[in-house]
Amino acid sequence: MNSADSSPAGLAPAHRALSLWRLRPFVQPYLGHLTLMTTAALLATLAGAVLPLVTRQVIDGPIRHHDRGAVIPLGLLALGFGLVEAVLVFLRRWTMSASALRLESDLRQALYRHLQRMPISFHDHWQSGQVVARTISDLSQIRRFIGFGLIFMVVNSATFVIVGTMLIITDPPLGLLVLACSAPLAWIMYRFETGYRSRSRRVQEKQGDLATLVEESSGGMRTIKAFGRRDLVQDRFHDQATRLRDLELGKVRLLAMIWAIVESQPQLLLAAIMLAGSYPVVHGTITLGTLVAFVALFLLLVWPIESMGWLLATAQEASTATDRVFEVLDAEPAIVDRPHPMPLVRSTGLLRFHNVGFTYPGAARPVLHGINLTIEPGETLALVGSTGAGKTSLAMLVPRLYDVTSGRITLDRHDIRDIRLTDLRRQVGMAFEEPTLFSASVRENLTFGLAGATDDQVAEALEVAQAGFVHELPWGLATRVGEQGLTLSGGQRQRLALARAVLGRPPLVVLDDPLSALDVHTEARVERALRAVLAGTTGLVVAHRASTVLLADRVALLVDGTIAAVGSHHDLLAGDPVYRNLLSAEAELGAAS
Ligand code: DCP
Ligand code: MG
Repeated sequence: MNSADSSPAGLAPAHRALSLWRLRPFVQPYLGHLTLMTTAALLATLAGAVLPLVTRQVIDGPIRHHDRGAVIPLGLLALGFGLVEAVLVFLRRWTMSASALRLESDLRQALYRHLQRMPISFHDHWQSGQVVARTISDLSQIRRFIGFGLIFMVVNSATFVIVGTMLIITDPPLGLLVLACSAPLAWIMYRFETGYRSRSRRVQEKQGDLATLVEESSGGMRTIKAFGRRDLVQDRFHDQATRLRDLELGKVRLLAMIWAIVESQPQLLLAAIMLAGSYPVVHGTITLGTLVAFVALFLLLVWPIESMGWLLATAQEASTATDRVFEVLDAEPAIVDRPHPMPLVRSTGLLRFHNVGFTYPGAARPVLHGINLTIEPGETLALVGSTGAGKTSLAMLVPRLYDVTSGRITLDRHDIRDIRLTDLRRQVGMAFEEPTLFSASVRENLTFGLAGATDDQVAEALEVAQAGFVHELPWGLATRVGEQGLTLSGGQRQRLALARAVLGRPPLVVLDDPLSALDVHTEARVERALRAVLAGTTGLVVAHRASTVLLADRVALLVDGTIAAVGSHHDLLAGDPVYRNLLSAEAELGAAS
């Protein structure tokens, strides 16, 4: 990830320009605005640069010849230019921030849209804090550069050229002296930014790490407290925060050095101008007005010189931020529609696994191999296997949360990779082992996959999941749950997730251990209601208990990532020792009742 750090120093500016160039498509819509703003800024600079010339006229004309009358038109001229400059500055400031903020928002939305398209494997791989840092702080840095840094780089460069030329015209030897002294400054800046690049990149990486740490610990707060390990996470955080501070301090040290050089440079140059300029005035080769104009012109260069280091730093940070943002944007969404995907309105529910194999990205060994299974329309298949056997992995292949790495899965005899992804996912109602509720109302959580669900459909789904408890919540279905709302128990959340999966009776229901958190009585009630739903749809139900298995028409036993046996619960119990072993305690209970 830090490959940019090792690039040879000389490549930095080229690389920076190249990274920033990639923002082109996002800048395009605001190009008109940016050009306008830059023009306004340039005109303001020009208007400002005229003032010293007027001053010269005043000193060498009316003042020298004691001609008071001539001061008035020149004074009015100066006032006019001053006003024009003020109006232009106002215009630029006013429109600049608006465009930059819009551009930032565009980029942020593009990034978020992209993140939504990325497969689960991408999110398995990326620390959430890094993603957060990139969508929030990196984008702000880019905005600061486009809205301010970029324009001033253009304006300051133009100021250098315009004012530099004017200096040389006003007094060639003095002008050349000033420009010659500016050359070392440019070189120092060049050296400085190569060092700054790697530091700012490391700071941004560290900020992402820190965000991950905060997020993880707030998510795992219960575990941390229960194990009394506050000191441990505190130490870990302290470590990281200190390292970030040190990195930032390193950055500041470099900045301080450069500021010292940059700040003292104009003063030294001014002293040099005074010394070198007084001779020709005394000897009458140039007028006093010329020297005053020269100094006034030179003063126009002070801000561009002083801001150069800071502007380059902004550019540097923006280019680093751009690299980081494009690292995300460049990641190809691996699970997408093929060209001309097949539409699918309503599947019959015939689901088949043909010699399916699956390896997690980056893993050495396949989790699943040689899976052959057929689930007929309307049939329910229970998937049984020991912990880590690959049940969840297999379930996630159906709505293409991951793609098979060998073989194929077909729905209605079509490879699911040929079906339009949104259509495929609309066919599948899924409940996960760890039910996720969003910070929204119960109703919004329920209708997450079917936004237009009717009240009857919601009531039916709640009935199936035996989730009548929602009516007892303070605001019923409108109660907010999730991270910012009411906290529900594990069993309550599981029932909501189940209701969400069966809402609208999708043709295919995939339930990953849907009843694990329920007490025996609730479980029995849910099972009764679930049986009615499963009768009409194709079901794949991961089960650990005999009672859940009994919901299914057939059972598949998953051992070490492959199907070891398929049959009815009773046949497997009688004929398969592994199966008997897995479900024996339950079976004994079942036999006793
Ligand atoms: N695995 C992985 N990467 C992931 C998820 C899982 O490498 N992102 C590994 C961990 C297990 C294997 O895959 O060794 C199977 O994991 P499953 O979650 O599919 O296992 P089960 O669902 O069968 O287990 P459990 O009954 O505990 O839910
Ligand atoms: Mg599992």
